[in-house]
This record gives sequence, C-alpha cells and structure tokens, in this order.
Amino acid sequence: MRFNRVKQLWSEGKPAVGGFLSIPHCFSAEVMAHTGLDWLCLDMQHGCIDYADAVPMLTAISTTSVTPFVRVPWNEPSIIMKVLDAGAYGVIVPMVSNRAEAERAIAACRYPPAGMRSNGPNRALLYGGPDYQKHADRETVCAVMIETAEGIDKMEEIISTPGLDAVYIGPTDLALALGLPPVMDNDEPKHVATVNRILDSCRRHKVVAGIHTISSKFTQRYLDQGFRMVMLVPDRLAMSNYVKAEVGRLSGWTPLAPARTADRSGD
Ligand code: 3PY
Ligand code: MG
Repeated sequence: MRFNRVKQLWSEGKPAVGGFLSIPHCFSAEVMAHTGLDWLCLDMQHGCIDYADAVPMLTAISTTSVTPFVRVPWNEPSIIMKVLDAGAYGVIVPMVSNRAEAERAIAACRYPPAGMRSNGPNRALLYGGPDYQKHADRETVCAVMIETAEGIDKMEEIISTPGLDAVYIGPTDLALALGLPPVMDNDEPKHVATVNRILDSCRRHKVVAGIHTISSKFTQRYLDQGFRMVMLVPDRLAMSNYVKAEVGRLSGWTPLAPARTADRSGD
C-alpha cells in the first residue's frame, strides 16, 4: 500500500503543514497540490464540496505526493467510510465533545476487529494499492476536532481515546465555546490558554496536535510551540488575499468597491 507521508513525518517527530480546499473543483485542487504543502483537506463541512466534487479533487491531488484529507460534515460513519473509500488518507471529524463521540469517529475509520468500517474501498484500491485493506488501519489518520464547550471540559477523555491519531483545533468554534468572538488567528488570553492546554494534553498522550490558521505568522507560532498538523491557508483566501494585495499596489486607477447588501442602518 502507498504509505501515508504525513504519518511518516509525524513518526519522525516532524510537522506537516497543509491547506484547506473549499472550492469544488479538481483544477483548483491540483493547483493547490503544486505549492509545496504536505497535505490538503477537502472541507465538506463548511466548504462548497459535495461527494461528487470530492472524488475528482482526490484524483487531482493524487497526481502529486500531497496527502489527501477530508473534513467530513459531521461525525457520521457513512460519510467517513465513503470518503476513505474514495481515497482519503485521513479524516478530520468536527465538533467531537466526549469519549463516546471520539470512539465513534475512530471506529468508522478502522476495519474489524479494530472498528466497524465496511469493506468497499473502490478508488482507495487504485490510489493505495491492491493490498489496501491489509494496511489501511495503519496508514489512515483519524483526527477529531476539539472546539465545543463540552469538548473543552472533556479534552482529557477525548485525547486519551485509544486509536486516535490527532486532535485538530478549530479556533473560531473554540472561541465561540469560550464566549469570545469567532476570530481565527486568536490572541485572546483565554483562547491562548485553552489552545495551550490542548497541546499539553496531546503531548502527554502522544497524540499529534493540529490547528487551523489563516497566516504564516500563526502557523509559525504553532509550529514553534510543537503543533505538528498546521493549516496555513485555505484556497479561497489564497485567491482573494493575493488579488486584493495586487489591486492595492496599483495607482492611477480606482478599484471597484466590493458589492454590499443593505444593512440595518441603511448606509
Ligand atoms: C473553526 O475555526 O472552528 C474551524 O473549524 C476551522 O475550520
Ligand atoms: Mg469549527
């Protein structure tokens, strides 16, 4: 079976930096796969990606050695199994709040007797190789997100769940759970302290700690702290940030004002 390069990096104690994809197209996925990132995650929770979009995107990524992940819309075994069958080498499961939910996510990623994954790795056989089922449990990453109030309270029982590979922090949901505004790259002391507590617990339980950012500044900070799964940039921001910055550099021309909808104040 094709090995999971991100798991290999982790086993050597190294970090893996990735990107998120929310644009439902194989070409944008392929473009992002040629940027030097270690992993790309198709975001089926908040991105515009459905299953019929995801399959050609996974095919596009597999023209490179980038490791393909999918964030599933919810902790639901059928979609977890289906994206693994399509060749995802890791899943990120959102809003996991307790041990039972973590166990449910892990079981969906593992074949019996370790879990309850059903057999039928149609595209995964092509991507992974004919011995896919034999090694899939070892190569497939199960990452759960801690980003709810209950998940924060129960981080120890989640992070210590047997079979868990990684915990991935969603900074904006985490902020909402802490009663803060949903800011991604977040310097609020309460947010920083909670992120640090999750990182510390991951270290103690030998689980990879991951987190989402939208800047190299925060990516570097988290890498320096010891996070080993850090998201640098989503496709839509890569596109809009670049074009806005280039637009801002021009003189002698007035950029079109962004379209606005009327707000309550009517201005
Ligand atoms: C969050 O910020 O809550 C996320 O899930 C990032 O995608
Ligand atoms: Mg979230």
